[in-house]
Amino acid sequence: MHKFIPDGALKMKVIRPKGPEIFDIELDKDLLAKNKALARTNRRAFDRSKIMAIDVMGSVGSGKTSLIKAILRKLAMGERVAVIAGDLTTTIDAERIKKEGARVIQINTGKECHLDAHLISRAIKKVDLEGIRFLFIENVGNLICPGEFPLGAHKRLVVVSVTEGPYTVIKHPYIFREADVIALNKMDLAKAMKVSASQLEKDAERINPQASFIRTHAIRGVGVGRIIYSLGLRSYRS
Ligand SMILES: Nc1nc2c(ncn2[C@@H]2O[C@H](COP(=O)(O)OP(=O)(O)O)[C@@H](O)[C@H]2O)c(=O)[nH]1
Ligand SMILES: [Mg+2]
Repeated sequence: MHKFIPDGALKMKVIRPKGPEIFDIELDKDLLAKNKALARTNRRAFDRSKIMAIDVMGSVGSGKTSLIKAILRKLAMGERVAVIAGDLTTTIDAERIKKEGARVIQINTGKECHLDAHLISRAIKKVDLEGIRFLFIENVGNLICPGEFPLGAHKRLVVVSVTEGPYTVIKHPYIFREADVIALNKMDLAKAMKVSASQLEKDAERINPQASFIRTHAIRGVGVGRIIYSLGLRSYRS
């Protein structure tokens, strides 16, 4: 489907499994199609309730929760914002987010490395969506699985931090291709990590020229206004 071969990759022998070599491909296709259909149902539910939903993806520790908290603080909309916190087993992030005054619901996925549209449809039945304007969905920390499972969100924000090193973007083209907005977080540590933000931005632009690329320091709230603007939250706010 996506063809992305980084420079230099063909200078050596590379083994890439072809369709028939992946034995569960049919099951996969079926699963993805069902997820897509459910995502469309979720989107209709959001639109009926005039809710804008944002899927927040990225590695464990990239700063997803911190950035959501910073956005909530800046929006200052209290209980008019809801957050679904996806995590394997804990409720740590839900507790952290609750402090910002938003309505929070936790989904524990157990061994699953991503949320899916079915889990979201169950979650939105449990949370009172009356009066909610924005719904943030913090996906499970992972740069591979969540990209393949749309949840019905209107926008997708991918958070990547400089502490993940210089090759994170180029090595994960699929998820960055899904992004509407890419936050390069922990900019305060870029120098110490010897990571070039401009190079990461160039990599992102090659993979997904449409996405906005914003440098952030979630703890200090740097770049958060631009994230809000680029996600279109300002105009959707009233
Ligand atoms: N120095 C620095 N630390 C950050 C920044 N954003 C998040 N962190 C820290 O990184 C760690 C992981 O953040 P968290 O929001 O839990 O990441 P998540 O796993 O993606 O939700 C926490 O210790 C945060 O305080 C940032 O911009 N700069
Ligand atoms: Mg988190």
